[in-house]
Amino acid sequence: MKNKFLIGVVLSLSFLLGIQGISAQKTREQRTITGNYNDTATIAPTIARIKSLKLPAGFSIAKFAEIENPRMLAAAPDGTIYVSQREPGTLTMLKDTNGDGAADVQKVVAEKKQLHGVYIAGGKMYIATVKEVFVADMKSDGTLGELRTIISDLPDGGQHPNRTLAVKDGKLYITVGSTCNACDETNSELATILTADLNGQNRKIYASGLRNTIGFGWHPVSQKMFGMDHGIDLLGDNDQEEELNEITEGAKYGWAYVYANAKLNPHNFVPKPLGLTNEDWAKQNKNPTLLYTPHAAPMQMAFNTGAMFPAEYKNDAFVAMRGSWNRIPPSGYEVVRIRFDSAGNPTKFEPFLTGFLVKGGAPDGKDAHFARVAGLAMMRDGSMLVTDDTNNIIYRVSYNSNQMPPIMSRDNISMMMPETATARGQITVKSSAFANMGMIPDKFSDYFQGISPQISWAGVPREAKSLVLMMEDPDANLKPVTHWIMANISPNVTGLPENVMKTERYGEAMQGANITGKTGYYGPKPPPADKPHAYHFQIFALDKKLDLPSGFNRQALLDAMKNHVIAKGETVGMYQRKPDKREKQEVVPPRGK
Ligand SMILES: [Ca+2]
Ligand SMILES: [Ca+2]
Repeated sequence: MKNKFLIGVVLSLSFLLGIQGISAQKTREQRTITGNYNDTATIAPTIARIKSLKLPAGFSIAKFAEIENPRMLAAAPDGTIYVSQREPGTLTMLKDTNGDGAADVQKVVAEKKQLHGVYIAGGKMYIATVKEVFVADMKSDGTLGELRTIISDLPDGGQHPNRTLAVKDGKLYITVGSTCNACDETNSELATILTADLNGQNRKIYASGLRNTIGFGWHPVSQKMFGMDHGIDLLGDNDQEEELNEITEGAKYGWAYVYANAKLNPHNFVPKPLGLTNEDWAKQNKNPTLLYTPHAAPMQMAFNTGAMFPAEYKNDAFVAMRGSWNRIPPSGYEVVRIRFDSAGNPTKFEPFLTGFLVKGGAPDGKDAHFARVAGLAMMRDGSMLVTDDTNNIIYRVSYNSNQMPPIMSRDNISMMMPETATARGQITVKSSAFANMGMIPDKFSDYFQGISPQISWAGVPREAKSLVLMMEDPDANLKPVTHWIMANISPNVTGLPENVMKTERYGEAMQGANITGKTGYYGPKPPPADKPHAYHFQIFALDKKLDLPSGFNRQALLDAMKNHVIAKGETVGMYQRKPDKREKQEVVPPRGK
């Protein structure tokens, strides 16, 4: 929908007579700002679309992992990757154990409501939710020790519940966005970056007037701190530009009254109690170092210190721009590079990874996107990871790599993949809960109880040594979504009862990670407006038992099954979210950045 919205603005010109706080004369005029509501449509991240992405020469992109709502990233010194998932509120560990550029282990290591910011320092994991900061020791297998609360009283989130954090020189830095677009905040910790000791004590405001700085960091050479601040909405298509600020202790950065290079916000005047004119306020505030296209929505930022990218990229920064919802034409939906000079000062923005935005790409001709990028981190090998929190993919950008990770060609249910093509026998699969191609009852959906249905099978060849179960949905934007994987089921077993526990071990069998990152069954959860999705319950007979790590994912399972499948079969259940059902409260992901 492209709707113009008109905002009536009262412009006030105040003249102060030298006495603080007394306004002698005021004139007001009416001005109208034209904005555009222009949210782009989400389309599927097909292999063809991923291959159409644009990068500088020599770079390539592939899928690293498929996981629900991936947000911020942190890379551990041993190469393990951690991703926060604000909905459902988890921190998941990802590992590429065979070095093929795709994660084969994904395991939930922490759960906290609205978990968002993550940072690793000194062998410890720091985690931020909206109001809390936690710390945990990191174990050698990548899992975490007990989460200890070090801060529990950050301000409420409001419009920007996306805290991020970092550690530098023994101090914790926590960003706290504003609760609103532009307003007078009553809590002085809002719209700031805070610092505290590593135990959460001695908290104070480090910098203020920052509307919503999510991505920040220190230049590896100059050690200067830089952050990307989200500009004010509703000032039209060409304001406010996104800001790259050099963050210094005690500095003010303008919000909510002054933006970009000392422009005055026509919606918000400096409140009278401050006794200042807008011009006075502008003088007290620090201007940005660089400006970027309005509404692009800067998210996580990382400096490139690795050895993989060409030398000219060394010590430059990259920022994920999640993309606009209120601009014609749309902006963002890309990763940008920030060039720095040899002294460590930023010189300009330039495009790096583009093409997620498809002009006229929706079925109705609207502009569309197949990713909204959020998290960004550099891996130990120097490659880059970028999260798409909307189509549930983590991408990996590498340089001079000829290898296309196998996950790129796994855009189909496992029955149809080359990895299972060696099957000669036919297994008959059925469920007592639904007929083949019939509707799956509500209790098996994640909108309801989310328990697994009874499944049974026949026709397993006598020479089979183990069985694999895979439940997949090819009707989602991500094709297919992994709902349930189980390996090393005894070949003598002929079925599973209703409500299989979501544990890693199930008798002799092992359960792996589903799309949420968690272990075991994940019930159908198609978007409410969608046509019925088909859920394929597939059983494979193998000529061996598989050697799989704890937390194995679909990628790892398909790699291990290759050339060992001797029979296969499936039953398909359908499920549709009926809009009038409200038995279980639905969690709607916030639109917020
Ligand atoms: Ca791998
Ligand atoms: Ca500013």
